[in-house]
Amino acid sequence: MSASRATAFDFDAALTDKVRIINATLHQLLAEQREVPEQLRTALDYTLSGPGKRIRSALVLWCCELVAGREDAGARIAAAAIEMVHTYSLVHDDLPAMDDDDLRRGRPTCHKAFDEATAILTGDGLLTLAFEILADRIDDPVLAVRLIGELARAAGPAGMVAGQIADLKAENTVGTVAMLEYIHTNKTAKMFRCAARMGALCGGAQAGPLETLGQYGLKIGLGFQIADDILDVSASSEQLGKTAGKDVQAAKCTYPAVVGIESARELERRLAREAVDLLDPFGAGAEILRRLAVMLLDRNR
Ligand code: GRG
Repeated sequence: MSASRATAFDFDAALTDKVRIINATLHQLLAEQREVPEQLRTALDYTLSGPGKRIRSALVLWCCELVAGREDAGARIAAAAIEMVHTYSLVHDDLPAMDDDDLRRGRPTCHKAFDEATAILTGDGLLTLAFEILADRIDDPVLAVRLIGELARAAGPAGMVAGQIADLKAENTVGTVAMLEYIHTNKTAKMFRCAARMGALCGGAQAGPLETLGQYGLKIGLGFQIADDILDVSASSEQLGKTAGKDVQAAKCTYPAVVGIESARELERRLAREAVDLLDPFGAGAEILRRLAVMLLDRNR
């Protein structure tokens, strides 16, 4: 058994615990939205209850725990908010005008299960609800505004939306490493940095640890996207719960396409090592985050 496999059981149990908390929070928050029309509620419930890995939201809870010794109600709201924004991005990414996909989280995509207009509105609903819950449910107004700013910057036109438009523009072009770094940093890694920073802020982190945890998030986020690129060419649709081989089919700008699969794996390993090194000042309390960095290399979905 490899060293990373030896730690996998503990990690899985810890993640399962967080997934249970995140799912319960999402379910509760949606149930409390009494004035949502029935058809929209059904679509919101369908997308939010899909078996996502909940990595970004778990990262919020773990970073809060690391800084404050425990996670709290505010961190759970922040975790739910980032999960809502992430889920919106998947719903919109699957639309015919974007990646045009039929399968997500092992089930028909939102526009296939319902229709295109419902999927657009479901994404819109998730994106706005995320900010509503941060505004309404975080007790400390200064913290609420900081969390709203972090999430808006990561998901907005100089973050995930910028990455997505660059990704679409790069299809069928000869990609470069600089393009890849730009796309992956914006499309994916900034949301991981945001998750780490939101958790740290909920825990009351000072500027130094906040910055370090953000850098850790950025590195594992980039590694996560490289792993995603590799899985697209090496795993099956059943394993991934989404259509495999889509990147090649759409001639996407990916690490395996631009630098080859071995260099992509090496880069992924380097990012994980650098992320783990950043955690040195946090000592033993950061063990779960070290395991997360390793797990992202080993994941098979
Ligand atoms: C539509 C504005 C807009 C942005 C879309 C995030 C994104 C940008 C597109 C989704 C497709 C994609 C390949 C995104 C890269 C990030 C990524 C690997 C998403 C999948 O994240 P996982 O594996 O998904 O954490 P689960 O389903 O486990 O939550």
